Amino acid sequence: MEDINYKIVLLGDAGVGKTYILNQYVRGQQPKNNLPTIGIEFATKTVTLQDGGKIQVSIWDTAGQERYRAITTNHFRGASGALLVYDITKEKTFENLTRWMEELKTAANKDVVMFLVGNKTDLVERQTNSRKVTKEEGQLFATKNQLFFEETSAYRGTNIASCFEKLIEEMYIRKNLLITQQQQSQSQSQNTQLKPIETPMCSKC
Ligand SMILES: Nc1nc2c(ncn2[C@@H]2O[C@H](COP(=O)(O)OP(=O)(O)OP(=O)(O)O)[C@@H](O)[C@H]2O)c(=O)[nH]1
Ligand SMILES: [Mg+2]
Repeated sequence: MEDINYKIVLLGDAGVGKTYILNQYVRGQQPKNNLPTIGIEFATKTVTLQDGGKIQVSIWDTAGQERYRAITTNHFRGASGALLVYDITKEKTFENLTRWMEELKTAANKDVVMFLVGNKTDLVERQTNSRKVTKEEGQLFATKNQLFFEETSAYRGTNIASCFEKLIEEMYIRKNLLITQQQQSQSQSQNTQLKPIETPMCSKC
């Protein structure tokens, strides 16, 4: 097991389904109660990667309510992955994404992997006119801001695991790339320091 910390945060407006998404992924079920998150909650999960390796991720479920904003944004610090969630039946939750994203970028790691999630597809399947944000609008926002994108139903568990899997694989790739780059620059600086010793002495000097 790698001991590198893989921190994922769930963020977005109140009521978009962050806690439902977390519970579907970690426990395969709906939360025991339907209450809004107060401040912050977190869970850990051991994940098997495509290459067979195992890593542990910590998933931080934040509160969308405005009154917890300071606590919420405080917990974005050190995140290397994020699920940015909106409700496809509530336009306002889509409009607020830019603000959430900016706050995340200010606090999270520079190379944070972001995944845009349009939740509650089951509502639209039941009643087509309940959709207020089209899939194309979601995709466009994601492309513009270089985010992965998927629509989900946390109620039914549709696409939840695949979002996390894609996110975690990408976090793993970026982290390994960063480690390789750091090792390369370390060995380059060691080579530079050794250079004067390696240079042959000139007998005429
Ligand atoms: N139909 C439907 N309802 C959902 C879905 N996900 C969540 N809900 C409902 O939306 C409400 C809010 O879900 P939560 O997961 O508590 O929302 P949240 O984003 O965690 O909200 P805060 O903790 O206040 O930030 C609950 O009543 C859920 O039953 C979904 O995929 N489909
Ligand atoms: Mg919640």
